[in-house]
Amino acid sequence: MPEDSIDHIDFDKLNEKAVSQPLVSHIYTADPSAHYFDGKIYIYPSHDIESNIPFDDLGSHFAMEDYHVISVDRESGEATDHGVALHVKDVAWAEKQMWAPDAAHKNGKYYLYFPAKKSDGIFQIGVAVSDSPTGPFTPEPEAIKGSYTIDPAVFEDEDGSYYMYFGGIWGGQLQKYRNNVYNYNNELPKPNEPALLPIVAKMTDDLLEFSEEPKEIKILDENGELLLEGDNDRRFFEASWMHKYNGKYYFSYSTGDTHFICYAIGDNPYGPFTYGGRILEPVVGWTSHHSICQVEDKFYLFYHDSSLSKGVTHLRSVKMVELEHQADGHIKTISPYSL
Ligand code: FUB
Repeated sequence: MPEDSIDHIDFDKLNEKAVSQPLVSHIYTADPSAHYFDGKIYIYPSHDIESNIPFDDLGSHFAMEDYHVISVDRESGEATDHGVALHVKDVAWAEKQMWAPDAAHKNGKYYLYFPAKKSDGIFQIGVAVSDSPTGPFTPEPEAIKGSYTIDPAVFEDEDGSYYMYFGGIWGGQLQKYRNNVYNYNNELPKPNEPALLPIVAKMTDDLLEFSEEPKEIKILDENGELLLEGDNDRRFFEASWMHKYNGKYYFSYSTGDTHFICYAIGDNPYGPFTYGGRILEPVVGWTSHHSICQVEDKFYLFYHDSSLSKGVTHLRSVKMVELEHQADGHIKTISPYSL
């Protein structure tokens, strides 16, 4: 694969073409975390590969080994793959399964956050640093102290504070934790009990560590009650993301086994958040994972599906579409195959 493999995005026809147009088609990409850094859109996706590992509910067949960064030029519509930005063999603490990453930018440095399994089979989250948004990134020697499970999403608030949201059930191992402590015997709550919640921690000024004990964020229903474990259409599964619109905090996530991307609205980065509705209806493939990126006065939804691989669930492709906040603050639901 050439380092500068290029596809073209037509921004004027984005919502017509998104049905069929992956951002890049020479490799499989998924779990897109998009950011607008220095006038360019950068996407930090998982890099899906065929591993021939048998399918299971823990996602062992998602056996990714490295990350590529994709940039999209707003003017030309060129989507460029910048090659390998970080490989698992260069991460001292990690053994396998480089799952959904995210990135942050501060004071001229770029930070790539990523989950991976250690040799004991337990996920942690690490960080790698670069002078360039496209890497290569140099990993810290240890995983972030106090981090666990998967799907980090790092949000920069307007006051310059950064927060990491993370967590994922089933293969993401969140059900093994209570109050940040791992116990193999812990399992999911019963269907009539409150669902497990995503986790947040504020970052230190150097963005390399947590500055506080991670805490749960509450997702409430219309009556102010925590969503229940049996409410599979609305409860948190994985794929945390945070964006801000009109002074409100929008926490969005995947419902996993019901395949929706949903959101909940709050007044500060810690919540509580009240369930607001669906952003994205199910896509081709089991997983759904997204990000929301503001580019000047527009918001874009980045997501993935398995159309290009004809439905192979661990061979996904990143797509983008314009996202609309309605006058009442709710997000217009996107049906990915009838945009
Ligand atoms: O890509 C591996 C995993 O699949 C991610 O971490 C989840 O969010 C799901 O998309």
